[in-house]
Amino acid sequence: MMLKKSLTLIRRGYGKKLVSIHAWNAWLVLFLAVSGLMLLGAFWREWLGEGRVWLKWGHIAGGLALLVPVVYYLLLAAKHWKRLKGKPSQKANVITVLTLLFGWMVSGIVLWQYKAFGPRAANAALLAHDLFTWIGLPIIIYHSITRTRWLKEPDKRSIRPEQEILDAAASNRAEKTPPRPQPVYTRRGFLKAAVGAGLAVTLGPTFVRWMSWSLQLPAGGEPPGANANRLLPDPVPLPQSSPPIGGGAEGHFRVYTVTDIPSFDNSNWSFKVDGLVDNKLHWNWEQFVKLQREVQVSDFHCITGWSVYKNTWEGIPLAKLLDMAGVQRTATSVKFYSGDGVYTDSLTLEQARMDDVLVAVMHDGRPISNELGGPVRLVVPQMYAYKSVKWLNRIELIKGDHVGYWEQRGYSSDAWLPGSEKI
Ligand SMILES: Nc1nc2c(c(=O)[nH]1)N[C@H]1C(S)=C(S)[C@@H](COP(=O)(O)O)O[C@H]1N2
Ligand SMILES: [Mo]
Repeated sequence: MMLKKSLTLIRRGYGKKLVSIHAWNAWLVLFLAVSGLMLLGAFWREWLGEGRVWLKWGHIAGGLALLVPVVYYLLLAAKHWKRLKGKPSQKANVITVLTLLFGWMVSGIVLWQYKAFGPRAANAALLAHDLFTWIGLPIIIYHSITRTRWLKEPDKRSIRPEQEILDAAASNRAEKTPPRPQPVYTRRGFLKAAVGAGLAVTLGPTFVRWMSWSLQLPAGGEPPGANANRLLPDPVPLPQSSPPIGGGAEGHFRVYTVTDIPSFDNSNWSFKVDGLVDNKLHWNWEQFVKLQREVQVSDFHCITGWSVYKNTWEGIPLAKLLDMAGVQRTATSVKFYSGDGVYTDSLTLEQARMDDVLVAVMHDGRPISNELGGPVRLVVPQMYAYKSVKWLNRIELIKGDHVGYWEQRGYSSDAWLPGSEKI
């Protein structure tokens, strides 16, 4: 008698634990889904500004906190599993959830520790993180809607306090009637189908677009040549650019901007080199496009995980512009300004003189579109891409440091890619 009573008590505790694990897990996943989608969305990028770095840390912390319910569950899993005997769909459900959580966590940790893992792994992790989200989010939304009390018979829930199970068992025993056969069309079945169909219709097209985008099928790509800039004459590509000696870029740029995407024409675009220089330089487009350019092939890596390989860039080496301007001895850093009026970054003079730092005008033989930072953007292949200032229109030689836009908001002032020779 005593033994039986205490066993029930232990079991009751166990049921409560499962309920609270489930609740914690649900809240964390909800927070991670919302914060993750906000980090992904271009709309929020602009709107959040500084808050974005906080949100990113929150998302990472939330992801790590997910370990608590997961590990706790795994400790109880054997017991829960036994209880799910004869309920294959609920077992499948548990496996699905664990797979999703595991996939999100592993890929998330690689993205968080991008420097330790390097760009190749980060790129794969970002793809996996996206894919798990595309598969997992609809499943979770479906699950949450169809498991609400009004849709789910209580005795079909696999996670519930022990008391309810005992009560249900007791009332079953009291009734002593065989369960009624389920009709084929139930109201619940209909509602579930409706929820599933609704999700498929709303999320399906976006998913297809994402798939074709990530597999580089033409349907999902940006229409080639789409460019709201109107700068004439067009730059004429060098032979190495057209066809691109790199064979054409591999991968996709995600359009990142902290402002609206600006566009330019001959009347509102100019390029300056000033500050601590002997000859201040100032060009309009007609003059700028005549400057001698060079071609380089390089990879482009964003710290959020995506990369674009084998870009054939054509432009003016930064070192050449610095030589033309005649840098004064007091200058120590080079500050870069964007035509968006907001974004800036800097390099030390020594870094700025590296021979692959390019003031780029063309990509794969075409003018750089306004979305991707054209007509002129900086390219610093050995550093993470937040150094590659878009809509570059002014270079200032300064004494001392300048802390760039993202560095002010928590990005490391050390933007070197793993394996680069730091100078
Ligand atoms: N003016 C400006 N330059 C910028 C940014 C920006 O938001 N504004 N984002 C930086 C970051 S973090 C990256 S990854 C790349 C993205 O370049 P893309 O939008 O051409 O893909 O631009 C960099 N240069
Ligand atoms: Mo980035």
